Amino acid sequence: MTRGLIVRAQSGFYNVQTTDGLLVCHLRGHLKRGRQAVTIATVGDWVDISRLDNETGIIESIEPRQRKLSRMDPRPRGEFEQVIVANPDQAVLVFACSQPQPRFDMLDRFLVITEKQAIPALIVANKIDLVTKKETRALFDHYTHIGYPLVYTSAKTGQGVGELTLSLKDKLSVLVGPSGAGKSSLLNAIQPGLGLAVSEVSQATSKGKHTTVVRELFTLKEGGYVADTPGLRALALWDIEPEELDGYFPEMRDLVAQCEYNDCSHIDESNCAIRQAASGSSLVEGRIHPERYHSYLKMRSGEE
Ligand SMILES: Nc1nc2c(ncn2[C@@H]2O[C@H](COP(=O)(O)OP(=O)(O)OP(=O)(O)O)[C@@H](O)[C@H]2O)c(=O)[nH]1
Ligand SMILES: [Mg+2]
Ligand SMILES: [Zn+2]
Repeated sequence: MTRGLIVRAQSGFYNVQTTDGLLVCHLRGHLKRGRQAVTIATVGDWVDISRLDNETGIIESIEPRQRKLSRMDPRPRGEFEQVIVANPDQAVLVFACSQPQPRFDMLDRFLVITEKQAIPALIVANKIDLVTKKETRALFDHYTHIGYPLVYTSAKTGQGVGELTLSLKDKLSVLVGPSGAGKSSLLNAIQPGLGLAVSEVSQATSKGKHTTVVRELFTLKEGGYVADTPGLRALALWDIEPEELDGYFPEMRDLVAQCEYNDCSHIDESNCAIRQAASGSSLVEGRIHPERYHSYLKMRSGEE
């Protein structure tokens, strides 16, 4: 039996990196039985394989995941947990300052997911060459006040790319974010040999064209792995109850105890410390960014 890491998964085929080479594998049949509603194996999973020849093998077993970055994938047959990447050391949330406009509701959903799944998050504000420094800061700076690490980058000019490269060293990172934010462009800037396909954001809709279609882990020259992923249109929460949401907003966590009701939903109750902090009508004034509170309300009401 040989141990390896799944570095690419597509239509039932898995590329597995082992100490002596890359093998194209498929899953042993019994692994699939009765498991339609879960991602059985994905990039970042460690597996045991039996070799068939120098290039192919069969995945016999999958090691339990230490962590996973997942989202809910609604399908006609029900809800499905889609594991984006298994065992990430960090999630890199890539958003453009412009073209496309940053979707903070999506960023906030990712942050809720990474808080719940205990995956360190790094925010990347890309395309800083398209906006002024002042505009960039107005868009993203409040995330640093909450405590999230943030890197400002331009894949075009190279600004911030060195800093991002350092943050990826010796870790298994996954880049996620909307289509067109520049995930593949940033990876090409970090490691020019990668040659990942990129394409322009549509002039008409200001949306990305979903250029990247498979999830794939790349080995970094400096050490570590990084996964490029296809841009997402929407991000539904997986396995998170409305009542637990306030626990996944670090700036809300400590204020919750000051609400009048201990089961406060922070929507319309009287004497709600969260609402006061978001509206700036008390001593806790300004401690919650109105846009973050808005994201909370959307998630709380189950709105997509
Ligand atoms: N001006 C500017 N354009 C950029 C920057 N980064 C990426 N782009 C452009 O943005 C477009 C989309 O870049 P991609 O790297 O394909 O975006 P992506 O996030 O990988 O998109 P998907 O694979 O569809 O999820 C391309 O035209 C890039 O050249 C940047 O920092 N500045
Ligand atoms: Mg891409
Ligand atoms: Zn409250």
